[in-house]
Amino acid sequence: MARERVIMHVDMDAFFAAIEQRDNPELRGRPVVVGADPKEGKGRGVVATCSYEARAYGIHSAMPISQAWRRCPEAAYVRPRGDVYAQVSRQVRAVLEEFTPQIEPVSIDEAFLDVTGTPGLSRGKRALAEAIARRIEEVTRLTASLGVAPNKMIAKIASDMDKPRGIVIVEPDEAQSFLRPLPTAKLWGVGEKTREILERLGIRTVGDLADFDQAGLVRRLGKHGEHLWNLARGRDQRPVEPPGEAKSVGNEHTFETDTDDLQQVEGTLMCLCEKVAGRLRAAGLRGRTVTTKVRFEDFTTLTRAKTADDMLDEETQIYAVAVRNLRRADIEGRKVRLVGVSVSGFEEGGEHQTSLFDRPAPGEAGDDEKRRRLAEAIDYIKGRYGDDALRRGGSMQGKDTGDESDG
Ligand code: TTP
Ligand code: MG
Repeated sequence: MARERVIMHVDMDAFFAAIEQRDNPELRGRPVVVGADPKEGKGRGVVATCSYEARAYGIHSAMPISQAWRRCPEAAYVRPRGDVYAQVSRQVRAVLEEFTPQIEPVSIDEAFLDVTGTPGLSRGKRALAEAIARRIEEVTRLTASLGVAPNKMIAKIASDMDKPRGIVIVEPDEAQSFLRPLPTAKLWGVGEKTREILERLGIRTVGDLADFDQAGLVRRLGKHGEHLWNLARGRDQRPVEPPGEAKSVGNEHTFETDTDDLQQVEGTLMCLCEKVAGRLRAAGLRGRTVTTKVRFEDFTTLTRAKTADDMLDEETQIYAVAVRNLRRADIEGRKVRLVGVSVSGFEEGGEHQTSLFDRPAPGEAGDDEKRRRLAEAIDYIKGRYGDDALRRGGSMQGKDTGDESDG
């Protein structure tokens, strides 16, 4: 049997709002809303996040700022300070690195850690989680919540169970009892649409899903059904992937106003493919997998991936796959907020070597040299397009992910 993995998910509490409260004592203990200017209720834009005091009024991330104002005009409304948050995010990252190099950052305030076999584990999972939370607080004067579990999905659900300052540990033999009572929407890959399909089948909880006949589920939901059934049984083998391991080059666009105009969405997708192709070529990269991402007005996000037979670096090739993905995403009649495309599955080794990975002529670049060139290319992309330009392949996975490859 494979060794039990110990996966941790670390997520900072009310991240932007907690930083504002830390830096301005007048805001402590008060409802604080970070986001757009409310303009006395006439403001446009949304809430980025809010303090736990503000959550008591029903305010939450992505809510229109005007609505937040109606719920709690007396809250402190603060504009975001992105550079400060990014700096704190780096500090948190550095703390996590004291414990393990196996870190997969997921967003500005959360990361997965694979702490299997790390020395810190010798005193137990809780002791290690507490040590990490304590160090984060020492260094940043901010609190975090942690989930510890045998896989990423359960760790992520666990970190959210007892916020703020929560440490929730799910032992492997508790995974089933932990998951079973949860609503299916807690599973990765269950967005609103899938949730409705499941509900029509009488499946409300993760336990209902785990008990459902697997073949029946596959008939109705295809490969996605099989995937969900496995998740419901607590099976999630995805590794913690430190950046630099699974890379992709991607671009996305948020529409000024949400749109249900298919032509506009596809036209934008074409422009994005041109950008991505340009960047791939600039970096001498070619990839096989094209992922298309769509976010709807309600913020549910869908990704569709397809692996092509050939290595791609041209816009027309990439677009051909990307638009097929889009059509599979079944967006008709829904308002789209954001569309994105990324290419991953870069060639390494094998017969398809070119450019960066070219086998060097005798006496030329060796493995180290190749790695250095790749790093340079990545730096170049980052320098030119920002850190977001290069993201791990997995970071494009949103809710309702329906990845498949049939290339
Ligand atoms: P979250 O971890 O989702 O939220 P949070 O840290 O504010 O609160 P919680 O204690 O529940 O974890 O997101 C991290 C930060 O990302 C958040 O502080 C602000 C930003 N953010 C947005 O700007 N817009 C959004 O829609 C969300 C969800 C987050
Ligand atoms: Mg958080």
